[in-house]
Amino acid sequence: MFCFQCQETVGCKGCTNGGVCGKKPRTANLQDLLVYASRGLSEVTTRLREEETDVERAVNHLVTDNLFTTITNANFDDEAIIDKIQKTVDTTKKLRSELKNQSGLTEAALWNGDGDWDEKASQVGVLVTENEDIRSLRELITYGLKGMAAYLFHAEAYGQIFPEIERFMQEALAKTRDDSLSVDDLVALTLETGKIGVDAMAALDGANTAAYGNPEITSVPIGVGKNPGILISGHDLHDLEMLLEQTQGTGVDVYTHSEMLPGHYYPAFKKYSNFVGNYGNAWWKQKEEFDTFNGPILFTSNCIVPPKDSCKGRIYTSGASGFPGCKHIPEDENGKKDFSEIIEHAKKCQPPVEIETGEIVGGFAHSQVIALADKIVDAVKSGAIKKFVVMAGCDGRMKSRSYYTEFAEALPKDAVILTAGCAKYRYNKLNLGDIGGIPRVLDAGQCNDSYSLAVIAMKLQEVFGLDDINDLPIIYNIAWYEQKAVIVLLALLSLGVKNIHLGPTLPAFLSPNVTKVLVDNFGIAGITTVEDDMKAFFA
Ligand code: SF4
Ligand code: SF3
Repeated sequence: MFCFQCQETVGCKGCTNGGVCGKKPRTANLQDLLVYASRGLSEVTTRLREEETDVERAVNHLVTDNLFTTITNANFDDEAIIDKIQKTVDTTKKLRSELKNQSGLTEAALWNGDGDWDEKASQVGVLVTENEDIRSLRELITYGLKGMAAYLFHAEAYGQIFPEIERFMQEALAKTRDDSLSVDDLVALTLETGKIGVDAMAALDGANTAAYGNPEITSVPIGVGKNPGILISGHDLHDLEMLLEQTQGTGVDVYTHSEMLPGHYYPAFKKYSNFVGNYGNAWWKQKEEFDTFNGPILFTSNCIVPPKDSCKGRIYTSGASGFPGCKHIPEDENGKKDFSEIIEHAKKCQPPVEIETGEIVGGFAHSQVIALADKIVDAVKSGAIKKFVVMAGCDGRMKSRSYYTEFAEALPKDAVILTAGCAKYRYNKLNLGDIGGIPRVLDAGQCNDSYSLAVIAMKLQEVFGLDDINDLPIIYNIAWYEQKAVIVLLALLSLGVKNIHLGPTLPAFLSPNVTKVLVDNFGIAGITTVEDDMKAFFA
């Protein structure tokens, strides 16, 4: 195996002997094979579209699901991955026969699933591309597409489809092994990926808010109630809705974990009296938190930490997520999921043990912030707010991430943090106060709600009559971990945002030359120490 797609990769180089995330070498190889098969299918669908043949919804969904399956910490289940490879190969074979022009297809598009899969898998990974700059750009694009696929998957859970985004994703994926593309072509494709990433985040924002209303200021309790509970994690709000519906009148409470916290901010979920609060912190603390939670846990996406054997029986997965030995709840032909087994399971469990008390405040997505625009603009004009600091992104287990807590604490009192994603758990319980009633940590929501932060920045640019978004008093100090953060980063670059600081370390998949392109054109930089960064940012 060779995997370097996330921030925690071994030695900031690559995992070769099992992942820090717990991914076994065989799983890593099978994921590579799934990406390979998806690329082959994408080449065929791209050609079909060129020949003006429509591509069915199920085929588009398959590619999206496959890419989502391979993001960090989403799916560790070899059997599930093997099924997806088989389905992909069968679909490619069928669609290939519909092509008018079948010449010049790559090996991936021609692969019929023959040969030994484990052997094949070890020959189709990242290192197949020898030139390190081409490899770097190909992987940067692929990881952006994986993040985009995750967002699109959730957006399409409501029945609406986004054919233009699907078309782009497949065309771009096919191009990641097109030897005729130069470094410049790939740089252009990287930016295009960011541009379509904005569309994917907007699609998800539109789908979520159409279904559940616009997030609004909300205090979310972090203590516990007296009933047994189900803990729901991940990013799929549609699953949250189904779980809340199905738990009504059962005596079972529902708690959010990690990236599901922003579920509380949506008006539509406030009517459920058993929707008690948020339990715990970011994904990487789940082992201990699941012990004390006592009840079953539903993962609707990443990030899964391989559970202890004693906890496995309480873990369920849905959507693209999976873990061997944990029950996967499938979706029926109408997109419905039956969570009754989890509810019955919860009834037999003890209520959660309280690990903290109090509440956290969030719900500052674009609509809520724009509703407060007058107040915010006045605060900026009067000098009460001097800077906004975007600290969105992911949290992770590395010790060095205490930087983000210390950075938040060290910020001048006239700076406001704009956040989204699970990065917020590093500082959202610090009690940083407010500025004239505006909290100093404005949480827009999940990582995909970084879209809201971009909308807010564009709104401020308009209100202040600025020509360039970079003239706003905003600093970007973003923490990344997995591939959704990659699409968020590419999306911000495509919107013209410059001077983003990315940490705790720069991606291992960026070669020195590709890093130079990002530094020269976009001012991308890493982080140093809190002290030095404070001096540099507030010079
Ligand atoms: Fe390593 Fe990250 Fe890949 Fe897991 S996802 S194998 S930790 S690089
Ligand atoms: Fe977190 Fe995985 Fe990225 Fe969605 S849950 S931000 S790390």
